[in-house]
Amino acid sequence: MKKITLNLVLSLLSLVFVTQINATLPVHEAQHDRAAISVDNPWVRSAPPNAPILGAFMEISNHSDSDIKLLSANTKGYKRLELHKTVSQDGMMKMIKQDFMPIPAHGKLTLKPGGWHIMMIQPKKVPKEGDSVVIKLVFDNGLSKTIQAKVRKGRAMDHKKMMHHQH
Ligand SMILES: [Cu+2]
Repeated sequence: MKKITLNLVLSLLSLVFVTQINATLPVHEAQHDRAAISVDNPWVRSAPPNAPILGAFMEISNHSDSDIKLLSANTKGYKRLELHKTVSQDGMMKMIKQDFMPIPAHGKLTLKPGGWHIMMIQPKKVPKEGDSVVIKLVFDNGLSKTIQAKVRKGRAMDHKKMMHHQH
């Protein structure tokens, strides 16, 4: 009697075990590398057709247990892309080139006007509002992610317009 019960428990246990493996395997595979990083709301601030630079913004989340660095951003049709941070120095806003962007473990870095941003330098052709810009992000540990950023008006500009309309 005891032996039967034990067998039953063992087979039930293995059944649960097998079910869990089946359920988690594909997810685990998908999470490997690429899912450690997710990018939300990527966008490029629209600019006049003769603009020498464009700013790209997004939220980069790190779902892994270790800090991750964004090392570079690449896209076609520009002289180069740089990682920038806007800081206030002696009462002036200055853009300072960074070697990398830090995305903390289980945290996120928000790229936005007036802060961290990707600077797209010397476009062959300035994209129009509504266009998509494909940007490849390269992280340390061999991670990389390609995103599509929509070109749209910046919030600062919208805000300025709103202020004008109030008068
Ligand atoms: Cu910049």
